[in-house]
Amino acid sequence: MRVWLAVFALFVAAHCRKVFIGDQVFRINAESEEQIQLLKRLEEDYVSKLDFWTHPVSTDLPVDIHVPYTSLGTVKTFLQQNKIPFHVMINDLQDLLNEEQKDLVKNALNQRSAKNINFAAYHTLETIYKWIDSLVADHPNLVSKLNIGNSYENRPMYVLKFSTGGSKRPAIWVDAGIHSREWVSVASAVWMANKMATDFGDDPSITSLLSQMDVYLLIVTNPDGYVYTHTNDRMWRKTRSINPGSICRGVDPNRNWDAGFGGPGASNNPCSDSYHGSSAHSEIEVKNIVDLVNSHGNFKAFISIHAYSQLLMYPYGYSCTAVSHQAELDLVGRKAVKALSSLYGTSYKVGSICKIIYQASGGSIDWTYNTGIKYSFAFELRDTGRYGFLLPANQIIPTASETWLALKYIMEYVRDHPY
Ligand code: BHK
Ligand code: ZN
Repeated sequence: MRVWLAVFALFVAAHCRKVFIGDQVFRINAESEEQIQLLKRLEEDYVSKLDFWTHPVSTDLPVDIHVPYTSLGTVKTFLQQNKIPFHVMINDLQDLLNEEQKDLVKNALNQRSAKNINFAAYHTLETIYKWIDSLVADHPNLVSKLNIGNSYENRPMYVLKFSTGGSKRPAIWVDAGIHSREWVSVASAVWMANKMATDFGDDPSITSLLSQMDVYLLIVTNPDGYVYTHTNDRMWRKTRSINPGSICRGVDPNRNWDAGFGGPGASNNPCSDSYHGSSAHSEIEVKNIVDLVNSHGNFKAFISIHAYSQLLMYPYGYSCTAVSHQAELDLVGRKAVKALSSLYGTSYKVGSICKIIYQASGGSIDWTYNTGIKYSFAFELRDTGRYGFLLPANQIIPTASETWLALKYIMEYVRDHPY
């Protein structure tokens, strides 16, 4: 019995990358193109063992890898033999997870109703969905809830629509949580939904915006993945769909859009975290958004919120050639991060996806830009890697508040530059 359990545990450890006691996160600072190539090989060869939180691209971007306890020696030796500088960024990943878990439980006990949701805490999908209903109930003349379709595992996808009337007004789209482990994007979206609802009527900027435009906010874009990060694997990124012929589940929903689909910066390996899927829009979560955007037909901005790295990006990811509105998008982006940093001094980089992180095909904002939504942006929220995806809950409100200033700048700009 024990033996079989051990064999089973080994099998699981070899085929998935859940967190175990003693797992660490290494920060690697490659010093040459040759070292970058070595790291790329490492990523390809250990696709189902090592979890690359950031990817080898250039010598000015550090690479963060979640290394399982059982591979610590191998990876260390590999780096040392190739003289690649690195240090341990997170000493015991499981420890951080335990801290986060304690917070979650404590908070669940303190929360007596959807109304007194704690904005300074992370929440389950169930809690967020209950709170959505209470927000709609509290602001019936401004906020409504649309079900744009269900996820692969049949969970509803709820979009909050902020509108003061009119039919098919020009609109702004904001989504969070397309990658399920990026919890702070979801928590920030909750805070921002509340902010927008409560500031309407008080804050002249939001009031005037909503007198001319509608705002659509999808708080949990990947609900199946989000639930899975709470119940099974905190580091899950993809959807949860079954890949026929593979033991690995899930597609990267940010490689699944019909924009350079299947090109560089996406994987054809179903076990990879950047697997593009069997065809463009194969993921129902992506298809539901595509259908809504197409049928609406009047989105003027599309903003997708990720974490981490502190970046504000515009298209393209699938190509490094500049888009035709590059100069304008860059200017808007730089003004937006200026507003963001005015609050706590948090510094952000601005640029095209391809230029400031890596070539990545099949991303959402490339598709929206190519369908004619000029103001297409993607945020990577805090931090720059100290905690990575496990950003402590006491940074949620500061993160959301500063991001709100950038988002507000972009929304006002879009309102004032009709096209
Ligand atoms: C964002 C938007 C479009 C294309 C790529 C990205 C970067 C994003 C990704 O899809 O790989 C990085 C990431 O998840 C961490 O948030
Ligand atoms: Zn992401």
